[in-house]
Formats: sequence, C-alpha cells, structure tokens
Amino acid sequence: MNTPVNTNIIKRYEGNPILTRKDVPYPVETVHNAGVVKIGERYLMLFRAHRRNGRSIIGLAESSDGFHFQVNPQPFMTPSKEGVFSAYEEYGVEDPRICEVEGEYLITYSAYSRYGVRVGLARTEDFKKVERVALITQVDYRNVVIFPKRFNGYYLRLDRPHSGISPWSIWLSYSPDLIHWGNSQILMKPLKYHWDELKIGPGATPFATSQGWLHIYHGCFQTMRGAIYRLGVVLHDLEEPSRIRGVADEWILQPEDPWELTGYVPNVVFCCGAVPEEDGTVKIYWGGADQVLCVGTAKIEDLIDLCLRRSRPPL
Ligand code: M1P
Repeated sequence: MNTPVNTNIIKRYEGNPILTRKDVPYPVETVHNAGVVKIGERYLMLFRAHRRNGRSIIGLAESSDGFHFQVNPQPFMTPSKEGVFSAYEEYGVEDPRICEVEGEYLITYSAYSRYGVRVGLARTEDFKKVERVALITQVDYRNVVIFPKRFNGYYLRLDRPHSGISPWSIWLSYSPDLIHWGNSQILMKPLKYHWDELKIGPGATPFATSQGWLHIYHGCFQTMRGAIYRLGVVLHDLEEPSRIRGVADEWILQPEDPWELTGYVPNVVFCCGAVPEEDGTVKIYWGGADQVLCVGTAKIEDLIDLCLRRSRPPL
C-alpha cells in the first residue's frame, strides 16, 4: 500500500522571527530575504535590509546553530561607488543568494537603478572581502540562483526574465565563465488559476539529493486584497538539471504568522536560502512580509515525495 504524502511540510521554528531590525547594529527598517550557507559548523547569512530612504543594502550575520544569528557591526554590501556597478546599483542591492562552487562563494543579487533592475554577481572567499565580478543580466531580471557545481564545464543558473507574452517564468542558462550566459531555455511557467498563477521566481540555491536537485521557489497569486507570495518546490534531474522530474502541485509554505501577514509588504513569504543537513532535514529561510526573517525545517524526503507524487506540469 502507498504511504500517504505528508503535506504539512515545513515546521516553523518556534523562535520566529529569528532576526528583526532591532538585531541590527546600524540603522535599518527591515531584515528579510536572506541567502544562507553552512561552512563547517558555521552558518553565514547575507540578508536584505531597507534603509530609511527606501533603498536596500545587504548585511551579514553568523550563527552556530542556524537559528540564533549575530549581525556583524557593518553592512556587507552597499551600492557600489565604483565603475559600471555605481550606475546600476544607485537605487540599492537586494535579495542575495549564496552558492559555494569550487571553494569560493558566489553571490547573486538584484541591482536597482534608474535604468531598471539587473542581476549582479560578486564573490568572496571568507565573507570579509567581497569582489564584484559582473552584471550578468540585462534589465528586468531578478532572482538568479547558480547551481553549486559545473556540468560538462558549464555553470548553470535558474533565472527569471519577464515578458508580456510569457510573464515571470523560470529559465535555465549556461555559462563557461560566469560572465557570459546563454543557450537559455524555459523550464517552468506560472500555472493558470493556481497558487502561482501571477509569477514564479527562483528562490534558494538548489541542493543535491539522492533523487535530484531540490529547488525551493516562490509563486504569487493576485487577490482582491493584493498579491500573496508562497513557496513551492521542484525536483531537477541530478545529471541534467534542464530535465524537471516533478513540480509539487501544492505550495509548501504560505503567510500565516502575524509577521508574515502584515509588515512592509503584507502576505509575503519569500525564500533566498536553504541549508541541507546531514540528518536528512533542510533549514529553509524566508522573509516575512518583507520585514523580518524566519526559518523552518522540512524533511528532504517529504519535499521529494511531494514533487514526484503530487506534481503539476512545469509548462
Ligand atoms: O514583495 C515581495 C517580493 O517582491 C519582489 O519579488 P518578485 O520579483 O518575485 O516579484 C522582490 O522585490 C522581493 O524582494 C520581494 O520580497
């Protein structure tokens, strides 16, 4: 007999929210949307924070258990004043994702300016010094996550271009050098009259499991009271990530706690980071209402199960 699918997937941490602006030793109004990576026994987090002028910067926090974080005294990235980056980061830097590839940490982030939003790529080895590499998209892109290994020598990323004909879908692109990206193909679209009908976007850096790459993404549905942002999950083939093995039909997290229902932008849970653990669980981090930071845990096998046994068509 088939075992039932567990649909109560994410267990919220009882200490949520784990970070708020009060935890930050410099003036910010929000702390949310964070990329997280585990290095040995340390968790390193890069989070987005609004300043009181409405523009965002990126802060750094550290933890020894993935739940209690200490914020560094200084911001990690503020809009660049140098070279080409100064023109395209004038309005702020947002939504960092971290990916460990071959011993260094790649950071993708949204770069806002009077010309629109693009995605920037930076790298660090130690989270002390950070070096900007390139702006890796044109305008109207946000939410780029890089896979943490090369495939036949190529880096792969999930990205989120936008067009009126096929709005806010998830694509895959390839690069030989992290700077030049192409050979793009669409992988997933919002589904009509479904919880992710309005838009979808890459979320956390994908992580490898025995059954494939798990990727936690966000989807958005328009209601008469505004949009609701929820989280979903998709499983990509391990060797060939362009092949989707299953997209869970149901969301895995929706705004429910008071700090997810109201805040800077109401009704939002938004994920930029997830850390798989050796015990078969994964810590999933999300911004609540674009104002605070939360964490929950899920069993990796439950996420896989949902993708394979209760799936919807990707396109
Ligand atoms: O306010 C919700 C989210 O809106 C944007 O996400 P997306 O590009 O998918 O619509 C971003 O501004 C994100 O930071 C924010 O959390």
